[in-house]
Amino acid sequence: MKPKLPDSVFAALDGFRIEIPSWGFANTGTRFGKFNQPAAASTIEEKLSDAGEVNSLTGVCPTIALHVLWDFSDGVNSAAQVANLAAKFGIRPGSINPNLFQDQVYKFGSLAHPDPDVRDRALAHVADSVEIAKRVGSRDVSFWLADGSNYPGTANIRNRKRFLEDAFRAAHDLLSASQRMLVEYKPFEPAFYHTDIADWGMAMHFARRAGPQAKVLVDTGHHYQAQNIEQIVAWLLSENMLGGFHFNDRRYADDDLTLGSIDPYQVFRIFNEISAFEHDNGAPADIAYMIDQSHNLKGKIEATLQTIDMAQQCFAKAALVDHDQLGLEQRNCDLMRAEGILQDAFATDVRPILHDWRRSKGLPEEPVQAFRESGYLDRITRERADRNRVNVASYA
Ligand code: PSV
Ligand code: MN
Repeated sequence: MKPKLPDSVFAALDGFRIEIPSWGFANTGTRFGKFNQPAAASTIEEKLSDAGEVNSLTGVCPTIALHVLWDFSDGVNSAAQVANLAAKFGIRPGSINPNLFQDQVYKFGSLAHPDPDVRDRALAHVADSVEIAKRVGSRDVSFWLADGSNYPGTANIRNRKRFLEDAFRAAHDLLSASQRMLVEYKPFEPAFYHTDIADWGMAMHFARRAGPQAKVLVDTGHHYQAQNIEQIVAWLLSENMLGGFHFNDRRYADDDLTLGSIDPYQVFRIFNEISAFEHDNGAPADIAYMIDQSHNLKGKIEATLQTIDMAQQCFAKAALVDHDQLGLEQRNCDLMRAEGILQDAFATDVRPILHDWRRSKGLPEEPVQAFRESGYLDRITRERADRNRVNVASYA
């Protein structure tokens, strides 16, 4: 197969934006402990500053995903301040994530809790989150629930399903005409027997029941081993139900590894389904591409830059696929040629094209290297190390 000209890659890269999560810059860990990084961000201003740095090095991350409990210290009242601070760093608030899992009252669930008072309280937080999204000019309110149970017989699964249907419909009613809500699924963790939104089918059911502005969010780390994620993506696209992604990679469960560190071919196959859909439809799909990673071993900003680079590489490779030719080989049932089209595109080294594209935008060819040479890390390490050392002591 003759690869298509870099024009198609340039056009694809021009339209590709990636949202980064505020929580990716803060100290996080595993349930066994935290390894604090001296340069980690603790305040919303620091998180926005780091996100602004990533955007200025890559040019493709103008928005930051925000978690309501972690980033809006005074709830709705802090919305304007956060939006203004974001502007100071050249970025904008992106998806708004209600926190329906950390409060003690959510021990047995939030919107699916058997106690109506807890459900009301969770819904009030959702209402605040939608209001925050309106005030900061965000389109997407993104739902992930930890709701579920750990032991057979302890939860009424059908009642909980009904509670969630009602809650998502109520949430949808709060949206303005230009807003969307995204429903994320996850098979397990923290619940280990049943999870109320365990897979894409359940997420799609809730989104459909909620209303037309509700779509499904695919977090690449939220699947069982060997699950065919690109097929899920193809189905959601064909049902007009794919709203966005949370990118990360995994070897075992929700490992939060940098995208493509374990299986870049899967990332490519996901993008290939999207590019095939866009080719057939003659228009870009409306998808919010977001990262959801919290790094405790790699440097947080470097890991984010590395993920963006990998996402762009796989996206560019998918843009090399000749879908007319692929369609022909599929119709001919020529397995060798059809598969070969994908493999040729995946095997193409697109880094020189990516460098050209970045140069054409006045961006550094290698964002990680540019970051290492920028002095930003030295500066924030100096500024933040003492505070992060205090944190270390408080964990001892
Ligand atoms: C849950 O594992 C998740 O993927 C959800 O998107 C949360 O909002 C995010 O991680 C941060 O904890
Ligand atoms: Mn996620």
